[in-house]
Amino acid sequence: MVQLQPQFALLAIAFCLPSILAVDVNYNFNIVNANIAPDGFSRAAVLVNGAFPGTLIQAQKNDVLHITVNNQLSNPTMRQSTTIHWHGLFQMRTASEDGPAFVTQCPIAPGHSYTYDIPLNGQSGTFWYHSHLSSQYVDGLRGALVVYDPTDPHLSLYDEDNANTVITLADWYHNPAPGLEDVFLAGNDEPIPDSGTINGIGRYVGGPTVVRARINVVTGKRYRFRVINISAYSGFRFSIEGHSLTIIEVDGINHVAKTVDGFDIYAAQRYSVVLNANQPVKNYWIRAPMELQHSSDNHNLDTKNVYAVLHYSGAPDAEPTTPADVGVQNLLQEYQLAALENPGAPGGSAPADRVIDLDFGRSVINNKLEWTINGVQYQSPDLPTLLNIIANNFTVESDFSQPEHTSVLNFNDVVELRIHGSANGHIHPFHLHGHAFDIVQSMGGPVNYVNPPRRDVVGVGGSTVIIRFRADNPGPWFLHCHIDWHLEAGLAVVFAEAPNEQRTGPKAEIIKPEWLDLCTIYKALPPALQ
Ligand SMILES: [Cu+2]
Repeated sequence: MVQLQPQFALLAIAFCLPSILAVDVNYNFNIVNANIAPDGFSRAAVLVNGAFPGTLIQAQKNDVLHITVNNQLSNPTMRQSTTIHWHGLFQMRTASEDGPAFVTQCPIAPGHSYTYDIPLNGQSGTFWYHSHLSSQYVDGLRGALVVYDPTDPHLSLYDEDNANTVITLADWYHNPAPGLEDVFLAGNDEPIPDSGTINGIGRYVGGPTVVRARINVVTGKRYRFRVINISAYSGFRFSIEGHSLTIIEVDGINHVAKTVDGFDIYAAQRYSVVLNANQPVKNYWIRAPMELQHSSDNHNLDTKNVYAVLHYSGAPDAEPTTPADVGVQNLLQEYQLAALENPGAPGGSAPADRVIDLDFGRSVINNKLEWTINGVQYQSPDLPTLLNIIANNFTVESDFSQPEHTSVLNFNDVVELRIHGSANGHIHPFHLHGHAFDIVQSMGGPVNYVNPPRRDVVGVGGSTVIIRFRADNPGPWFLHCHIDWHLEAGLAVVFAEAPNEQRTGPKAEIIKPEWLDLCTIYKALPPALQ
């Protein structure tokens, strides 16, 4: 055996370090009720550390996140238990940390804490987090999560990428979500937000002239803006006056660089774009008009009045003097995107191992609104699906009750979902937990198995959208519309992926005693505290 010289051995270790060194990154989330006024209207909210959006999480791709959630909620007009979903993280072997209530965990009771332990396993990109209990995130529990990659293949395209280049877009409501939800579920239109916000700042009709959010740039630098739609309902059409945007990442997946003037971004989607600050020194409009059905139901809302300011260093401390409301010329079409690494849908153009048709629609029966998939309105089970798989040996579809609408997937199968139905005028952002998927057919696009876009939220309107993924990540994964009101009305299914492989073998679930305790504590709560 060849003996390495000591200096070469050291070099070899140093070379390997970036890919193997797991650093523990700790965050403390106090979930509190506090009054805030993102658009000038003060209301009680459900907040992470008192802020909206909540504390920004930043980590490197091989880190292990430890996020301690201390539930200090006490306001009876909003949900007092909580869970948090870390949107886009694959959670390999840690489905228990994924967050959706009654799919992977019981909620965290008020007065209790739970630490989410999440190894990132090399995953990087732009993510976010939000409550996944009922419609609680509407009340404020949402924020950005960024995982940096020191070996990012697009690293040479930008100079700045930090907390100041994260741009969140969010709808905002003046009233607590539970009351809005009750009215909606009685057969009415979706609750309409009162304002749209950029980085937590917005304006409503008749409200105060809140100083707009500002993004500072310096001439000659290139910025990686991480644009995140943390809305409960609304999409946005995002653009920046006088600048093109080069898309390099979509929902945590690197894509072939694609330059556009703007893009539509639906609830829960993310885009990283590079902006070159190469224009004359002044202020420019950042525009994000909202796109949502029935917006005229709420006269507080001006869908166009969602602006921030791109401020060049040296420009006056003021809003731009140019017209604000200008349309986008070269708008992104999703099907034009191509995944950068390992392009191609799983299984290529060969038939998938499993094809599932998902036909969704809306109905109102006896003043009760339902959104259904294949005629079934999803309803949460009493015990989390994950607990039933791990502790009660649930393995085949008949183990699950009908309203749980749970399909079992075989380990490593290529799964093709064909999503279609009656969109009812909406574009429904369908999100799959535990995976990114290839979009074999995007809304209005051609079929493409060779180099399609890959992401974890896809908009579905009136036409059939086809997505594919490989069932290589055991776990019960939620697939649902990310219009939170539609999810609450039942627009969801669960895929119980590889139950046997989740119980035993190299991809088996890591079970934490404190995760098991969550259900014992929660089930003992009076209904008002659940
Ligand atoms: Cu929907």
